[in-house]
Amino acid sequence: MAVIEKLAQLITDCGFDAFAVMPAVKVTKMGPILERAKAEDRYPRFVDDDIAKRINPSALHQNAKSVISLAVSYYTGDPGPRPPLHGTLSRSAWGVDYHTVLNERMDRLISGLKQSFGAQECAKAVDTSFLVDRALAIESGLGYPGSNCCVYVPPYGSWVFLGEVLVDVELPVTKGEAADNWAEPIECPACVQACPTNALLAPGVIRPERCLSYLTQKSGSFPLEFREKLGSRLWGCDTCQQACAQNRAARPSRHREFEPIVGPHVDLIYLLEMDNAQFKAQFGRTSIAWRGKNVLQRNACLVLGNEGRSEAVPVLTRTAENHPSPHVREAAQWALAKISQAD
Ligand code: B12
Repeated sequence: MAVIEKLAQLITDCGFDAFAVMPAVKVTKMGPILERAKAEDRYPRFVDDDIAKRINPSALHQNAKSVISLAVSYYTGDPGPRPPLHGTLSRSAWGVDYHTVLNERMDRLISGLKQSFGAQECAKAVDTSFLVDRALAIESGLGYPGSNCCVYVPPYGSWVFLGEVLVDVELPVTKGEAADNWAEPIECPACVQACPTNALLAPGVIRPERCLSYLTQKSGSFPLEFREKLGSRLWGCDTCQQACAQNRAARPSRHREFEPIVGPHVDLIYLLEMDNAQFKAQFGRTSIAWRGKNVLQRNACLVLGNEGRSEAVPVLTRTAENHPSPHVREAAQWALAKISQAD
């Protein structure tokens, strides 16, 4: 069997849906995009400030010769209608934490690379490393960027998690069908128009601090300006991906791990009454858990305020009076005021 076929087999067996291989060189085209984002005060908050490091695979693995860019799809069906007094989770948070799932699969892949491809030292990254996962996915040809900034990997649309394994042997360069498309203009405005907070300034240009995904994850007070725009979103936001015509024919995911274990809709009254142990039992395996209970309870209050139903008043009153976090108490007060206006 040719090396590339053997590699493809290993990667599929380890549970990945698509891959591309590139030499472990700097991703030159992302640099100017990140510099511009910084100059325009659009650089994301949760990430490393050192741009040169973020686009250089060797900064993660000094002896890396190849980068295997990987995708796993998580499109596990439609959420269905939201029941009253429930909040919506973005699709990426429905199932088992994707960091856990991808890390385990990458560990298996690394064992196979050591056993059968002569690799001695490998590194892996998914989301939390300083590397820009999307940049490696695009440069390797695994996928292409959409107007919503997400990377699309045919036939799965943008509903894919990305990761990469850095290997100290030269593997055959394998471009996906969307190889090297940084020069393509991004034009479709559907997601730009659909974004409730105008976080998408233009196709391919995002202001992360206005993105509801960011706002639902950040701690502290939720900015007043965006509270009504939050609507029924409890965590994350899929609006820009749902608005995209290219996602309509996305192939469903084969990975049971990403089927809902807490979502797609969460009972907000139950959430507000939860103690830490219940929160851990309910959300501990998901990618939401890292943020803790308070942020989710703050969001729950805002969603209940936006819904305006009087059944939420008793739990919001208790929360406004007794919750240990000032940000959750304040969000509950805001919600009570909204509900009394709606009456
Ligand atoms: C910080 C971060 C966020 C921030 C900022 C998002 C952002 N767009 O930068 C917030 C909290 C808002 C966020 C939200 C989400 N995130 Co996030 N996030 C990250 C993280 C940690 C770093 C992202 C980063 O460095 N951005 C830097 C900027 C410059 O990147 P960008 O704007 O997205 O880049 C695109 C555009 O600039 C565009 N572009 C600009 N100019 C030009 C010019 C040309 C010619 C071309 C062709 C393209 C182009 O192309 C770039 C690549 O797509 C990565 C993991 C990682 N370590 O890389 C995950 C990651 C990007 N997130 C991910 C996910 C799933 C999400 C959400 C869908 C979650 C949700 N449902 O709520 C949303 C999507 C929001 C969106 N539309 O981007 C996935 C994306 C998978 C994919 N298929 O693209 C990643 C890769 C995690 C992972 N490993 O799977 N995220």
